[in-house]
Amino acid sequence: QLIDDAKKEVAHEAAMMVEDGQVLGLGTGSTTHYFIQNLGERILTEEIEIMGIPTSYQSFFLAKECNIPITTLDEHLPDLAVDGADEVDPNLNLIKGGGAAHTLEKIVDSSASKFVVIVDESKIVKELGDFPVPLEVMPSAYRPVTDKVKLMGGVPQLRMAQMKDGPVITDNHNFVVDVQFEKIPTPHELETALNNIPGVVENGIFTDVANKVLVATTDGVKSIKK
Ligand code: DER
Repeated sequence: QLIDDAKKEVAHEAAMMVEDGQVLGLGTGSTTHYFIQNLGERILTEEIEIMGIPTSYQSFFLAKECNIPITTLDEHLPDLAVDGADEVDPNLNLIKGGGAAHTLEKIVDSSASKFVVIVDESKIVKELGDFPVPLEVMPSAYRPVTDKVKLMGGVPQLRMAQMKDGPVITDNHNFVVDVQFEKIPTPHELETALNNIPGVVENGIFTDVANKVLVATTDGVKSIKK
């Protein structure tokens, strides 16, 4: 319950940053879920005029439910993207992809003028890597990708679905392979190396994209900037 309250608090803080007329990148996950709901409330109560660019079917359907007008990257680049994360290090490097949405998240988050991450303090780490790095992988490339990842010192695990037999299938019709690394001393290099493996569509290491992180702590919301 405490974690949930923290997510609500930090999501509310982010929703208050939104200005009338903005185009918003709408992240995916349980923390951003509250942010999107808060936006819906602001549209209702303050009649602010905003548009949202979803990062998954989850954020698309939630935005519709909250009567947030939807647009696309074809029409607008986001002024502000708000999204969650699974890990945040002191340099604002992230691991994302717990929700298997990191491919479109990285596209939308990196195309925004400003990218703000909203987390509870359990996501703050000294060094990335306790959380396994999610890879979105073309199904036909599963075997060569896992072989290559093992050569790089990773331990790959195909992400199996809960409400369906067999593996998770992403919004882009691919597999998710979660890779546990011992340590990630140079996240930027690993992000580049992973995306260089033929068959890897995108990985969940986000370096040099976040501008600010809002963290819900026991004594209020803290802001970490680069
Ligand atoms: O999948 C994602 O990248 C999500 O943003 C996830 O990492 C954070 O989800 P949470 O807010 O439910 O913890």
